[in-house]
Parts: sequence; C-alpha cells; structure tokens
Amino acid sequence: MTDKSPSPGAQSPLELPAWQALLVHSRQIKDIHLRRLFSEDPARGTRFAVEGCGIYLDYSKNRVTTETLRLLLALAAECRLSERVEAMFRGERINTTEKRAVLHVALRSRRGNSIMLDGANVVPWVHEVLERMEAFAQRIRSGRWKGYTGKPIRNVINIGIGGSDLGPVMAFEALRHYSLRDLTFRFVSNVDATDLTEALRELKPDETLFIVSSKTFTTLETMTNARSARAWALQALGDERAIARHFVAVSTNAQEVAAFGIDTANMFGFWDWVGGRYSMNSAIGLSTLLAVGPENFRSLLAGFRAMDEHYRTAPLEKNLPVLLGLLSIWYNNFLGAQTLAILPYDQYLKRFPAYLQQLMMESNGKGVTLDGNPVDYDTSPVVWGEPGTNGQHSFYQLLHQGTKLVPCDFIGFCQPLNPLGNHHPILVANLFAQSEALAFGKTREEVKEEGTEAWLAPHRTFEGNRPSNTILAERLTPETLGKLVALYEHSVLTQGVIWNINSFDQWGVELGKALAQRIVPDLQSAGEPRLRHDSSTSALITRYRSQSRRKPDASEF
Ligand code: G6Q
Repeated sequence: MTDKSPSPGAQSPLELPAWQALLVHSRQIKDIHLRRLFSEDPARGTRFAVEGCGIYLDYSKNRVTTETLRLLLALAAECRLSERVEAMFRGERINTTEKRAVLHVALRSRRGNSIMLDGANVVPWVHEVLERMEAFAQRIRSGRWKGYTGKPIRNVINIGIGGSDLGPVMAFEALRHYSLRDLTFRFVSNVDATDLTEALRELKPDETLFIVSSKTFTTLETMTNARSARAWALQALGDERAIARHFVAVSTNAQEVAAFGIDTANMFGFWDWVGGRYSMNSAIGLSTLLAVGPENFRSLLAGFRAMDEHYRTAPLEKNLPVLLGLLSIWYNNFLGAQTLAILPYDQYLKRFPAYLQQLMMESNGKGVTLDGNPVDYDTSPVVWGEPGTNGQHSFYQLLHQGTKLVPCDFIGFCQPLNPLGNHHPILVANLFAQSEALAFGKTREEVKEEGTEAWLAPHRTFEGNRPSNTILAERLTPETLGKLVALYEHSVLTQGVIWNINSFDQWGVELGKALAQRIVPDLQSAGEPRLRHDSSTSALITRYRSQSRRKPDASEF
C-alpha cells in the first residue's frame, strides 16, 4: 500500500503562462464594449462562429477579441487538453478518486469498434445490452409483452434519482414529439411520497410497468419508492409472480436486483465506467427507448457519436465543446461571473437546464485539485435557466439591467416541430432579439432621442455588453439532442481539465446522505431519543416530533 495519490498531479493553472497572460489581458479589455467590437469588425458575426456536425455556435456576442481566443487556446494547450481527452477515449482510469475509467463515449461507439479496458473490448457488451433493450422495447410497444392479467402495458414509470432520473426525464420531454402516444410515461424520483402518489393516480396496476433505474440498487430514495410501488402492484394483483411482469431493473448490481424480487432476465446492465450523470445512453435510457423506439434511439446515439468525433478530431479553434468550455473559463475565472444561464427557445427542452445543472455542477463543483490540494481559483459556475420566451417575462430584467454579469447560452431551432401560424418566427425572433438587446443595449442618448423625459431616461437605458452564445440547429431531432448533450458533456471535461479537477466523482453528495440516515431514527423512534446533534438540528428534530404527532382539529380540514 502507498498513500500516494494515483493522480498525475499536474501544475496549478495559475502558474501557467497563458493563465498569467489572460489575467493581464482581462484587465486590459475589461471595459471594452461589444458595440465597439462589432463596429470595428463588420464580419465579427460570422468570424466568431463555428459549425460542427450540424450545430452552429455563434460566440461573437462574447466579450472576447482574437487575442482572448488565442490566449484561451494556449491555456488549453498548456493544460494538455488534447492528451487528457485522448486518455478518456482510450479508457484510462481518469476518474482517479474512484479508480475508474470514464467511458460514456463507449455507449455510443459503433459496433465493430474496439475500446479496451483491462484487456477486454467493452463495445460488444454495449451492443449486447442495447439489442436486449430494443427487443424488450419492441415487445412493450407492440403490446406483445402482457401484464399479469394478460393486458398490454399502457403506462411506464421510471423510478430513479439524480443521474438515473434527470437524463431519462429530460430526454423524454425533449423527444416527446417522437414518442408513442399510446403509452403514458411518468418519472418518480423524490422520496416525498407525493411524487409516487401523484404518478400512480388513476393508473391501473395490471397495465403499468415500473423500470427501477439505479446503478447501485441501494439508493435510499429509489429503493423506498420501488418498495412502495411493489406494494401498490401486489395489493392489486395479489400474487408475487405478478412482479416479474410489471417490474424491470436497470442496474449494475444483479445481486440486489434479485433480492428485490426482479427476475434478472429482466435486468438491463451497465458498468462502473459509466457515471450516473453520463448514463442517459446506457440502459438508463430504457424509458427513452420505450418512448421513441429503437430507430430514434439509434439516431440519438448517432448524434452523441458525431459530437464525440468532432471533439476528438476538430482543431481546438474550431472545436465546439472546447470553445464553449474556454468561454465559460473566461467569464468564471477572469471576468468574475458566478453563474451561467441556459435558455432554450423550445418548450420540449424545458428540463434541459435542470439536466445541465447536474451535469455541470456535480461534475465541476469541486474544491480540490486532482492531487488533493485546495483550488485557489473558482470552479463550476452556478447553472440555471428556463425556456424562452417564458423567462423573458420573469428574470430577464436582471439579465438586462441588473448588477450581475450573467453569461447566457441561447439554444434554438430553425424549424418547428409543431408548425402553427406564425408561432415559430415569433419564438425565434425573440431569441435573436434577446441576445441583440443584451449585447448592444440602448444608450441614454437613444432613449432621450425617443422623447423620454430626462428623469426617466436612466431607467430606460440598457448598458448592453452582456455576453451570450447562440447555439442554433436545424430541427430538434433525436440526433440533434444527442449532439447537444455531448456538446455540454465535453465542455464540462474541457473545463475540468483546465481547473485540474476530477469531473467524474461526486463525493460532495455523501455527507448529507450519511447524516440523514442518522436522523431518520431520531424522527421515528417511539421514545424520546437522546439527541446528539448541534443545537439547531436538535431543536428542529424536537419541533418536528411534536408537530408531526399533533392531530389536526376537525376545523382544519
Ligand atoms: C451522478 C450521481 C448521482 C446518481 C444518483 C443515483 O453522477 O452519481 O446523481 O446518479 O445518486 O444513483 P443510483 O443510480 O445508484 O441509484
């Protein structure tokens, strides 16, 4: 045994020449206005734009010059980004704290490819599971799979949380247009019984299939929900044998799946080299496959693969995930931005910001470097967002006139999936107008020229110079969705490499889980427990115990 860290222990980015140069450069250009950058370079709108595998990234409305980009790209090179990317694709154990490879890219690798891990090619394993998932999906979708009473399945409920929920629910919503409308899909994640209770409302147990999605099959919330769902089904169907017809599992843990009573023939596996938040195209995507069918699911995978190829092969200056990641570094570490807004102008992408919250913040919300030293620079921004145009009538006020610098990612499509009158041009006009307004604003003079009284003019002035990216694709297809998700996955790695952190572990979620396990008995015990918490937690527990036992008066109903 050695207590030496298994990580490469690279140099702090602060010591790199490009980082130092960026610091100097950021001071020099911090007051430069986008109005000036655009007027000095009439071709800026297309010069600072790049297209990769059908996704167009316009990054011209960012507070960057050619020199900024040169330095950011130099920083990527000094951090040996390409080497680290290759290490991931080659299956090296880059998740050092968990001693695991990071091979979500293998999940979308073409059959016939070879990705070796410990002397074995993992690609055939991926395709074997995929084929089983497809065969199962065909049986459910065609009605050939019968529930215990002989009826076909009409409702599918995915039970999972975190990475075993956010990907499936985001993908279902994003691809709802392509889904089989005969089936109802619901997603249960929260241990709050309201989630399961509302999901089960009006459903018939003999027409309902539960997918228990859990990599470990030990997660408290998921197992609590799965047991309650099992009791609900058993109560109606009255026979243990019914469980095999109404429960399937997605997991890496066959032993626990069998212990729960699910036939392991109905278990779809994956591997420890697939991180939860990177698992939506593993068997965790079973609900997506059931909803959209094998052909669309394969297109989704093809989209991921196209972006993987682009990331691996495109030169850094034309590489979408690299540019997106570097721009995020620029605002986060050199211009003092604390957050990033994700603003999709497509109602089907309504859960995309929530999905990206986990992807980015769980991956890069880290406080120590790969070799365990505290970082002395900011890591992940706070990620948030809502679909447009709704956000415009809510928080965009702060984006336009507030005191915070909020870089925005606008995402839009040229073709609608639901053409109706002039809805789509109105939607897209709003997207373009917002990034234009943020960048260029409206000067005090312009406001006055419109006849606004002097005292009101400051309130109606927009200083502008507020940065955004615009990500534009032709149409929201399964393939496009795959490209978009992979774009952000790889942007996360790009940032993680620059920050010299492990983007693939999540130790920060452990402590709260462990403390909850200690508090449950304090809340439930019949006798007064001896509380050994801090005074705040103990007082909260005491108050809960007294109020949860109080019978409401009849008048309160
Ligand atoms: C994601 C995390 C986390 C995980 C959930 C569910 O990267 O690891 O969100 O997905 O805690 O875990 P299980 O799939 O094991 O239930």
